[in-house]
Amino acid sequence: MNTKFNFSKIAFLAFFIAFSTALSSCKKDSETEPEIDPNKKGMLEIKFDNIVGQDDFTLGKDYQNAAGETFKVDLLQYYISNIILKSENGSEYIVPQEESYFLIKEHDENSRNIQIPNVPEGNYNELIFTIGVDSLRNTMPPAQRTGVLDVGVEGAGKEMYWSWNSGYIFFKMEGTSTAIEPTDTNPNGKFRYHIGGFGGYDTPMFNNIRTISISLGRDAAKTREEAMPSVHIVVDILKVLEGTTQISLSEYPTVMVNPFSLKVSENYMKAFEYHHVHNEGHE
Ligand SMILES: [Cu+2]
Repeated sequence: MNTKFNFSKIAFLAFFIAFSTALSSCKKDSETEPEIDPNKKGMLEIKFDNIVGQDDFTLGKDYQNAAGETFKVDLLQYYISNIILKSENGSEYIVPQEESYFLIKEHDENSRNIQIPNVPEGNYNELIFTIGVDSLRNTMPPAQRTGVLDVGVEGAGKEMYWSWNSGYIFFKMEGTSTAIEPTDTNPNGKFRYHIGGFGGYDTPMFNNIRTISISLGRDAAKTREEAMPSVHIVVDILKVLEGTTQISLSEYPTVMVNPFSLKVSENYMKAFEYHHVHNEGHE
């Protein structure tokens, strides 16, 4: 009886030691991360995920806004520019301006994943960027507005530019709503939100350039030479109509070059939110 008791006691002790060793080695593993060498460079990906409330956003699908209006979106695209990455230790990586313009298009999945090269290794926990195009670029000669800014290219600047000297459209959302009373000029109840305005040349114009900062909280995007983290940002389309000011589509079916657009850009600033980060690739 006595030896049996001792044996089980020893067995328990052995089990306990094995178990706690397993625990501590596991903990050690997850705490180990590749060291940072600021002389080495890697990449950082930012994914823009358009959503509606808690759901994935789909073009052509019926949604309801806070005003109780049913609407669907057929086109959604916006510029993201002038990206700055801030690291945990306070250092900043400013993406070279020439390479810092992106047009996020709901209908083009590739456009929704921005990959930034030549990022010094670091743990980045804050992203700063502009929704739209800075005023300086707006006023540059066409030769300096290439790629997604090229106003001659369809799917790029062509449908995102006001040719009458008003500059780029920063954010474009079009669709239809059953709440919009059909008229002779608008038989299908279309709504068009073309938001832009960089402050103007000589005559002052309203300014819809919006720069936001997105914190990753306790998370960090760990850029290493051999590891590209992916930061997911969700963009809640409902917030475009209610981020700060509740907007009724039937009351405002068209918002373009108009001071009311300030309300819309103030709203969509609230649409961008950090969601999560992948540091070990996508599952
Ligand atoms: Cu993800």
